[in-house]
Amino acid sequence: MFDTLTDKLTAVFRKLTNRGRLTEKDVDEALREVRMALLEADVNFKVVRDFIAKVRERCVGTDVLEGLNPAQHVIKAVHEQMIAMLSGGDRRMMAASQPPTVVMLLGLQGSGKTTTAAKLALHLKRQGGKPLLVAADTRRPAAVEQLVALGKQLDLPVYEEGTRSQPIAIARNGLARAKEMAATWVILDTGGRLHIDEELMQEVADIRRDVQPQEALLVVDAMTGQDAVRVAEEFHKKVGLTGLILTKLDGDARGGAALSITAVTGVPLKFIGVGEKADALEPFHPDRMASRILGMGDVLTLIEKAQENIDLQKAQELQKKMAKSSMDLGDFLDQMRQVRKMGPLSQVLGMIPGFGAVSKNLPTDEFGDKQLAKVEAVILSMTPNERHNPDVIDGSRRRRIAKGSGTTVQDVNQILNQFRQIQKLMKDMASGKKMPGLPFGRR
Ligand SMILES: Nc1nc2c(ncn2[C@@H]2O[C@H](COP(=O)(O)OP(=O)(O)OP(=O)(O)O)[C@@H](O)[C@H]2O)c(=O)[nH]1
Ligand SMILES: [Mg+2]
Repeated sequence: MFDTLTDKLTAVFRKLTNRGRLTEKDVDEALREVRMALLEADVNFKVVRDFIAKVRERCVGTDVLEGLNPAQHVIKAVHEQMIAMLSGGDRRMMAASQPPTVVMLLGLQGSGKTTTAAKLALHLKRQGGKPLLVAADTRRPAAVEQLVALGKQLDLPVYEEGTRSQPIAIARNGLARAKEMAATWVILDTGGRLHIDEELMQEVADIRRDVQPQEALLVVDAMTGQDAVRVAEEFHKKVGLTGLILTKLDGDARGGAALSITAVTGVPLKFIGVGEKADALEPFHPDRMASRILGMGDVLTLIEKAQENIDLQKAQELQKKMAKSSMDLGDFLDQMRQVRKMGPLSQVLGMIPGFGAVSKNLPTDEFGDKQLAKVEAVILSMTPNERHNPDVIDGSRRRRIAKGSGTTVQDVNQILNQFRQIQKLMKDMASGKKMPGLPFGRR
């Protein structure tokens, strides 16, 4: 996501950093390039105009802070203004004074409402909530089935009446059911249409008026670019929204929708969808998103993901081993499996500062995952002693391992070499010799 934009902005900043002293002309030129990059990323032109004007104000109007060189000063101004552009309204979920809190999802057909309903329910459950999904999309029988299937798969309760009843009746009965079972959240999936039309607006507005949800969240597809912004404006005018969820940000969207939607509508982005899987929903954080876009990595999201997926005790053990340089192939396998749980490799690496550029040069995720499966097979075909002392693996053992894992001797050689390199890197890092490079030099 935002790869092209990030590349362009990183290039602009690198050029600035290399300048040393900055003249006003240098800053103007840099801002012109930033402006172009944003427009090419399909950011709304008024939003861009306003953005550049404010960054210039920040650059000119404030003294260079101690400890920052002029280029860093400009980068900081861009970063802060980007956070401002992405912020607006209250991003927290509004809670009902008496549970359950009702969250209504609405949006055009195919924007991701049903998938997002399930993702959101899972997210709330992981936070200790007790959600009930309610299938109020009666346009197609398949819509109800889709939600029921997702509920079964994720072990989440679903309330449904097929497609016989009216959405409002289903919503009311769903709410009653939620109270009976002491659910704390009701997630209402509603029907969508291909285009905005009066009938859809009316239907959605009627449900909203009747059910009085604490949250009316519009689900919009980031891939539709500026259309997403127009859709949001329209829904907000006709139905009234409390927040936005932008889906498919994992796609090759140029990012313009994400960057302009709150600035144009004044409605806060509350969550972003970053994949098809049920856990690919993230609370939206303007500061993290800005850092990601500017190629500064997104360490906080990475840490959260790690906390959700990584066994802390194992991680600490490994850290000790790393410090003693005694990590073996078994630990390596463990670690690899844990990282894999965090999502596609390129997404995970993209969040580490300075690794944004590296992650794009990696093979595609599918290949990356295949590669990881191969590494796994090879390590599993080793004896515990071989895993612990890879140096004992001679030619004939390599052939045996290749055969046992369905790979070739070259594969085994390559994996052993890679492991040695990683081992060396860890040793260097543990002794403080080498750290992953930061994008803009020292900070
Ligand atoms: N890559 C990606 N795909 C997504 C994301 N969110 C949803 N999708 C996919 O988008 C498609 C449509 O999602 P649905 O949840 O069925 O959309 P909907 O808004 O309920 O559609 P209707 O019920 O037809 O109005 C599905 O194939 C989802 O897997 C996302 O964040 N990333
Ligand atoms: Mg649906």
